[in-house]
Amino acid sequence: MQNSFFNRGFQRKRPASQHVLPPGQYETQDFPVLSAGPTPRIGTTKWALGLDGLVTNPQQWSWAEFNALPQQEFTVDIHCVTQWSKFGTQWRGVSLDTLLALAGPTPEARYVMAHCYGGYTTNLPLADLLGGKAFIGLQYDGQPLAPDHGGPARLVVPHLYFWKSAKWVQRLELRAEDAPGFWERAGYSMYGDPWKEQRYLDDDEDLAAGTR
Ligand SMILES: Nc1nc2c(c(=O)[nH]1)N[C@H]1C(S)=C(S)[C@@H](COP(=O)(O)O)O[C@H]1N2
Ligand SMILES: [Mo]
Repeated sequence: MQNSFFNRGFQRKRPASQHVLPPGQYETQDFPVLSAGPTPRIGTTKWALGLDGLVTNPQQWSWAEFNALPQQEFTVDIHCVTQWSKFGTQWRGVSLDTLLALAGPTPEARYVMAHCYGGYTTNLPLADLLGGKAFIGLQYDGQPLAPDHGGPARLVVPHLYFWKSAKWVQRLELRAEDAPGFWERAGYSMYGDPWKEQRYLDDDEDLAAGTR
């Protein structure tokens, strides 16, 4: 027995219920390109990714070696500090858990500096790359990742502002101490939590002092 009034009310609650917009963000259907410089062209014959610093087994993967690692599908919402958010982006890639298990972080390792082809850098706590929260994306929407979006491979850390998701990533360096990367040196947050609207260095200080 159908009750159309009830069904309409029930369905109204369902669309988009999985997605929440962080404060100060708007939703876009586009996938804007934001790059601080020209798009580096890295052929897969020259491409390599390193994972080194405070690890017991430093790693360096060729394209073939990297593609032989176990891959997973990821569907994530992404949030750029310029205020756009995009819901339900679909990726295929290798979890950072897989990579870090191979490298074996030492007990002193607490931070990661991502170094990119082209010179861009960004810093993150090691804990934010563990527990299924981050991956190296190789495919977007079922296609090889486009160069403008960081192809052939980029870091994706969806729970932080998208500048932490290093495009054209070349090396992940594990460190004991935090240090600012490219945008962090220019005054952006050392952490970048969209849910706390932690955009700038000032926000880090306010959040630490409890004044926000
Ligand atoms: N290597 C590199 N990675 C980068 C950037 C960059 O300029 N160079 N820009 C960052 C910023 S500010 C954002 S918002 C996202 C943009 O990713 P998109 O161009 O795929 O949207 O990449 C981040 N990663
Ligand atoms: Mo950005």
